[in-house]
Amino acid sequence: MKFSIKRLRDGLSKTKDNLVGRIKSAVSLHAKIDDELLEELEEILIKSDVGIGATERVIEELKERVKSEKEKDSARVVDLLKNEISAILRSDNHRESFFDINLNPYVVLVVGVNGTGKTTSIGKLAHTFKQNGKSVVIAACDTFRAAAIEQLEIWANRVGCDFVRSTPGADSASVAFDAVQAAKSRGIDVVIIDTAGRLHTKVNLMEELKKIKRVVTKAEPEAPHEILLAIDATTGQNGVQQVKVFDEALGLTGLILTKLDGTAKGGIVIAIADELKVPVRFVGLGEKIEDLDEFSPGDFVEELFG
Ligand SMILES: Nc1nc2c(ncn2[C@@H]2O[C@H](COP(=O)(O)OP(=O)(O)OP(=O)(O)O)[C@@H](O)[C@H]2O)c(=O)[nH]1
Ligand SMILES: [Mg+2]
Repeated sequence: MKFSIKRLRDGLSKTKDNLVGRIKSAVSLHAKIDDELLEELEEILIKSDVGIGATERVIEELKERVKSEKEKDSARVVDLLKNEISAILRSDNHRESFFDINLNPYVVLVVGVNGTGKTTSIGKLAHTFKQNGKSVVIAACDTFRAAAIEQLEIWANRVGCDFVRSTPGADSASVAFDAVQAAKSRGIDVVIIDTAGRLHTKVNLMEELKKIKRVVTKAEPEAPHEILLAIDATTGQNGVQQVKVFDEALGLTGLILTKLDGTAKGGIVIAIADELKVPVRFVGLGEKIEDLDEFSPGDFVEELFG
């Protein structure tokens, strides 16, 4: 699957200005790597949501280089930072392509707190699967709002894929079960399940999601094959916290980091790779159907520093 580098470039432009642009201007004001420059760099990294742990590591590594290699000249700082950030992102166990699957049906459950971009990302994912020659059914398991079902149906029509729904207020797990059954009987390749971000009843969201997961496994023993959490890049460390909570409850296989185009703090990608075991699989780069990229650490670093 080929993704558009231009889209990634455009989507990262705010982060690039805020992070790499500011690093370059700080470096240009200091001929030597001294404490003052290191402090400025630290502040820039923190303010771009790189996270305290990753920032400290990067700065320590820079100090080591200065000591051991007698690297005093600030001209190499940008390259050194790029290498350190690459090293953190490479620890992210990214697979070649999400879309190279040959299991039928392949079941993807998408979860996340309200407004993070689950439904939009599902539309984009369904579109990409279709582009890869896979047939798709999407399941409206956010049954708690009529508008949620309609919003997903609009995406299904736009994509041109199958759609399984029930009436508002219906049991969400049984919608998921029906969708997996429908995929099996119609020979559909991929099932993508949309879920609620907030319930309008006293039911606990995590319990509801666990029930969907259990019922899906009942319909297809190996499923769900993927449980993706949508987190909003503009919410920074809050998103990191959400990963911990959802991973504990459900066992996540990956993240969709949405709205990267809308933030100057895309350094959150680095904090996630540093602090969490769950890899970023996709980044959302806009509101349109094609505005989704399969995350590649290499492309990310190149576009940021390029
Ligand atoms: N700029 C930008 N906007 C996005 C992106 N992804 C989603 N959005 C917008 O974010 C808003 C919320 O998206 P939804 O897909 O409805 O989020 P949700 O998680 O399904 O929300 P609930 O169903 O209410 O829990 C919408 O206005 C989307 O257009 C993205 O990658 N970039
Ligand atoms: Mg939704």
